[in-house]
Amino acid sequence: MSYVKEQLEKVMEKNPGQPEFQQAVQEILTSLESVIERNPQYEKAGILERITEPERQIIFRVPWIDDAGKVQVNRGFRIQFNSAIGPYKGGLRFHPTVNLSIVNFLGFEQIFKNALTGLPIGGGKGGADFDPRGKSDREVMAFCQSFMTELYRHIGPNVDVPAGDIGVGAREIGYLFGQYKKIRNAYENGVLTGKGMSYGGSLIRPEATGFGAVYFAKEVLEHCGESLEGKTVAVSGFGNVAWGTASKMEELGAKVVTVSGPNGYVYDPDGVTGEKVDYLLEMRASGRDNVKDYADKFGVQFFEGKKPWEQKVDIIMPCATQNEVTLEDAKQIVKNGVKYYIEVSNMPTTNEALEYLKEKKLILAPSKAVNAGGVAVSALEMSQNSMRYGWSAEEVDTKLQDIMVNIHKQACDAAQRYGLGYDLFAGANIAGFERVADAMLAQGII
Ligand code: 2IT
Repeated sequence: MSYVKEQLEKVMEKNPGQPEFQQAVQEILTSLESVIERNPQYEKAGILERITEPERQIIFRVPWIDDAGKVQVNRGFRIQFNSAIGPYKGGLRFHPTVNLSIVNFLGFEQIFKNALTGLPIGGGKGGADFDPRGKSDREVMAFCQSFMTELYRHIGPNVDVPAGDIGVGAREIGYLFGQYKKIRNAYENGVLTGKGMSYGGSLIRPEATGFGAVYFAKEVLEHCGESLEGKTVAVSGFGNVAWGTASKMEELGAKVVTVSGPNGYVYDPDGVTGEKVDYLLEMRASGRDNVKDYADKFGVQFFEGKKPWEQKVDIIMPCATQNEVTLEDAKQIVKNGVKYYIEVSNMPTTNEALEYLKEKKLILAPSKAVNAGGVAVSALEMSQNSMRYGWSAEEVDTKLQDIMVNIHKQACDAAQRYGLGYDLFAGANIAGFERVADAMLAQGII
């Protein structure tokens, strides 16, 4: 049995009941076979044993009092997965589905994503099974303060730098930072990213994941001799990522024609453009979590209980959450003659669906490369915080574009080096892995 297969089996055995983590490890490790074969030093140094085992996992109680005066308890997590190339870096997710498997999968993917940015950031992830939906501002603040009262001892600007993810935006980051500052009695704003502009945030951070995804899509289409001009795009979700994607697509002459929520999607043949892009933010801020509001406001169709993947478009870009595209969805996508499948949310495709799309020869791009613009601009926020100086929006945007072009090139080159053609999934995994593995080799068995 190959070293990769052997280690894959070990990970499965050691992490029962963690299907998402197992799925992420399987997708990444299986694409590393030829790298491991050509570089026996990785096996000799036990790189796969070590890279699949988090350096540290913290699970903690988060007690808080709701508006009715009742004590509530949530479970908090921070996974410090790998610090070979920099302090742990990755988001916090507040969502009822958060558990150890989810944070482990996100933390594991984050190692490779962060390496691809070329910036000095290791991999980490965290969150809680807290549901911000329907909570008052005071309840969210109470929760965030309690969460930070434990988390502060594990993080720091040179240790571990959390940010937002699903359910954690500027409001939550503000409350988290306030509590960190109070406990530490020091103004270390490099401890969190995604901050508001009044206390050390970076311009373009809110847009970065969506903008970066579109810059990456542009590279993919150009590689295939096409351009974004005139293309139609199906997007899921209606958060920051869908918003940034819609606005940059419009700027580059393409049209996002769907957005979705938990109970269905809207189809807007004229495109999510102009004031409709801004309305996504309003809809999110309302806390209603209901995209039917968009359909009602702009007089377009709402498809209850359906996913946007049934629409005939040129480009599919899942922007919501993990495993939102199943084998059944993939079959519909192929039937519709879609050419480009560009993941944006973390691990949006089941491994079965991914195999099917590969088999059917769609042009595929992996989220860990496509959505890396978000964490890349987070790393730029850290740089600005340590310089005590902020760049202009144009400066950040130019750096973001360079980073995305470079990620595409690295993934492309790595796949080429291993004779895999234009396989961005394998290429991204290989390029990210090589950077981290070489740093781990240099630093000895730790
Ligand atoms: O999945 C991700 O890369 C994020 N949620 C952003 C992480 C970050 O540190 O900005």
